[in-house]
Amino acid sequence: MIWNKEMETMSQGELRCRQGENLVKLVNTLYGKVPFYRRKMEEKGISPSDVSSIDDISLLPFTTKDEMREVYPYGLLSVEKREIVEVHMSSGTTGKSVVDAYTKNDIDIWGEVMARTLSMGGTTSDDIVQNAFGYGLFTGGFGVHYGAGKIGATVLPISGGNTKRQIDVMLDFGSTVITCTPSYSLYLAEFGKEEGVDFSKLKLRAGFFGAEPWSESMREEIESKLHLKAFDIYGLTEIIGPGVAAECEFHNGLHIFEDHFYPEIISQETGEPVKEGEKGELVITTLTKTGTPILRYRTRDITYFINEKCPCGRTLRKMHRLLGRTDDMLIIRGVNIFPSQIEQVLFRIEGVEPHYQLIVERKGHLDTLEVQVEMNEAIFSDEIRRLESLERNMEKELHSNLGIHAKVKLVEPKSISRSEGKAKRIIDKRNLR
Ligand code: DLL
Repeated sequence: MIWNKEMETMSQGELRCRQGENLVKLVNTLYGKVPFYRRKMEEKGISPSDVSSIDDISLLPFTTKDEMREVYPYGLLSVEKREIVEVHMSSGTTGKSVVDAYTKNDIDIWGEVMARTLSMGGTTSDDIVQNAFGYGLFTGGFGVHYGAGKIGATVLPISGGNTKRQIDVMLDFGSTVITCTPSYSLYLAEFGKEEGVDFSKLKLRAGFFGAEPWSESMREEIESKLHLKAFDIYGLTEIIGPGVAAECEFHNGLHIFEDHFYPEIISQETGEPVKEGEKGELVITTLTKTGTPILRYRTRDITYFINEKCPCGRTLRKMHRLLGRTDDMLIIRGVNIFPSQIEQVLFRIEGVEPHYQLIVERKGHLDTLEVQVEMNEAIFSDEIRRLESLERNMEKELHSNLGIHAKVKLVEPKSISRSEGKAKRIIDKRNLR
């Protein structure tokens, strides 16, 4: 179902025209009201009169996460503080957080793009949305809340965690839609199964998952364990939260809501646009936000544009599901590896569970990678010799798929800690001092 037919099926020509008009407005506002951007434009020798269409975007400066942290908390505000009605922040494990300050207009936009997102999986006012994304400074909970509210669905704002209660609520209220991180959805499935829940008998129909990397194989696991259709949803605090891009029912890339968020894909090294269809770093400009609008934000997320007509009828450009981040890319003895590639290999193997951790260490001058993956109950009781042979097989598979040698260690069922939010997949001991 298409929430906003006019905007989601507009011709690319018309869209580019609108994007251009909004970019011109944005650049004038930033130049006039945000000293941080005025200085950056002056450093590049640019003034608002140099920008007249969306193609001029490449003249403008980038914004990085570090810069956003430096001006914490209010340095990017482009309106009076009294116009801000809500603030969210990213958790950030190091340094200061990045801040998104929303005006009333921005909250409306957020509701709109999240209504589009949830409609892609067929959500209507008849649905009961169990929102297990965290409510708080994190954007997941409120983003889904505003979108579901706009559609008129019933929201259960249960937030993350308290897994027993999640299962009870799902049974008692007949939730038809679930929203959470993909790793938490698998934990819910596992927990529910132990409690004797038969998910095929529940009313769950669709799930919207995001906020962390996942893969096609993980989608299959989730769909078969929870008996629903799983949709990938993408977003980030710096831009708005969830609601930047989402999958339609064809599950072949995420439509970017480019009337609000203008996407570019650049080479991470040169900062220049990559060739059509090549992968690179996603850069986003907020075209319509008014609280803390951002120019050419370097997301560090890696993807590529899928330039094909989508059978769903939307004309909004699509990007491939994220391939990784420029900063979680592991470089093991010169080979670039994304955790998602390892995940793809592991999940094809019989007897292992979708819970794993990657441990990177440096021994002497050499990096080593250990993949710890949980075995299921069925093979746990097997002879040690059989388990060892399974480990060697997985090592062979990883070697032939990725070209690196990794040590695989099968660990006991349930020994890898579960997360209610984003899963921690990588333990990089090379950073320890
Ligand atoms: O995670 C916003 C969000 C909430 C998205 C709920 C989707 C659902 P941050 O905490 O600022 O915001 O983290 C943003 O998470 O740059 C990506 O690296 C990663 N990420 C978000 N969605 C996906 C996804 C929220 N679908 C960072 N696939 C982003 C892979 C994702 N990674």
